[in-house]
Amino acid sequence: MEMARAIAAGEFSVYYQPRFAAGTLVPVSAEALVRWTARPDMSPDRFIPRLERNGAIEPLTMFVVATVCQDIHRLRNALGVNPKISINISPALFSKSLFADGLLDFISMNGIRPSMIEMEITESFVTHDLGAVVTSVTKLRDAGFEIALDDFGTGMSSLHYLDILPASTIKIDRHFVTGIGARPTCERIVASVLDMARAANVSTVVEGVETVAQLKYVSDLGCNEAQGFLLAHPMPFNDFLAFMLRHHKPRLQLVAAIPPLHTLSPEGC
Ligand code: G
Ligand code: MN
Repeated sequence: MEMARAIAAGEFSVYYQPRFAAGTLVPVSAEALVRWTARPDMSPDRFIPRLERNGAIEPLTMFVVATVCQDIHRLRNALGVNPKISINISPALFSKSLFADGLLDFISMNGIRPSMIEMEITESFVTHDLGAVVTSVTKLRDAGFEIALDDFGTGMSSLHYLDILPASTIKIDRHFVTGIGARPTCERIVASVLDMARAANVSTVVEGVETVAQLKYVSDLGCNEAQGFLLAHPMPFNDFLAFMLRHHKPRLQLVAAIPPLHTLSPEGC
C-alpha cells in the first residue's frame, strides 16, 4: 500500500543510461534504472534489496515497465527507429509462476514488440527457485525478448547459468572493469570472459567503463558494447531523448556497418 502511494505521488522515476557499440561508440540501446527521486539519499543499491525482501518490488517493477513502454513510444516517434531498452527484473519475481505471463500480457497490451525490450537478470537468481526462474525466463525468451545476465562474474557459478538460462548477452560486472589498468588479474579475467562469451556465442556488454584505457582495452578485445560514466551517466528521459537525437540519428549509416549484434533490432536501431 505504501509503495502504491509513493508511486502515485511521483516519488520514483526512471533514468536511462545509454549503451554504446564498443567499436564505433554509437549508442545502440539503454538501460532503464529506477531512482527514488523523492529520496536522493537512498540509492537503488540500498532500497531495492529491502523491497525484494518485503515483497514491494513487484509494483515498483511494473511502474518501471509501464514507464519504459510509454517512453519507447516517445523515442520511436522522435527517432524514427525502434529503440532497445533493457529493464532489470529481480530474480525474486521470476521465481513467481504468474509474473512472466502478466509481464508478457502487459507489454503486448501496450503495443511494444518484445524485440524492443531486453530483460536483465542478476546472477543472484541462483538463490531462488532455479527451476521456476528458468521456466519464466525461457517463456520470455520464447516470446522474443532478449535476456541479459547482469553483474556477470560476481555470482558463484556463472558458467553454469550460461548453460541453463537462454541468455543472449552477458554484462561483465564493473568490479572487473575497475581493475583494468590497475590489477592484471582483473584484466586477464575480462579477457577470458570475452573469449568465453565468443565461444558460447553470446554478446558482451562491459559495465562501469570510466576511463579511456578501460574502453580501449575491452574494445580491442572485441567486446560488443560498453556502458559507463565515461560515455554517459544515467539521465532523466527528456535528457536521454535529447542525447539520442544528438548522437543517434546522424550516425544511422554507421550502425548499419557494425557487425551483427544481438542487441541491434532488425530495423537497425
Ligand atoms: O547492477 P546494475 O548493472 O544494474 O547496476 C547499474 C548501476 O550502476 C546504476 O545504478 C548506475 O548508476 C551504476 N553505474 C553505471 N555506470 C557506472 C560507472 O561507470 N561507474 C559506477 N561506479 N557506477 C555506474
Ligand atoms: Mn543492470
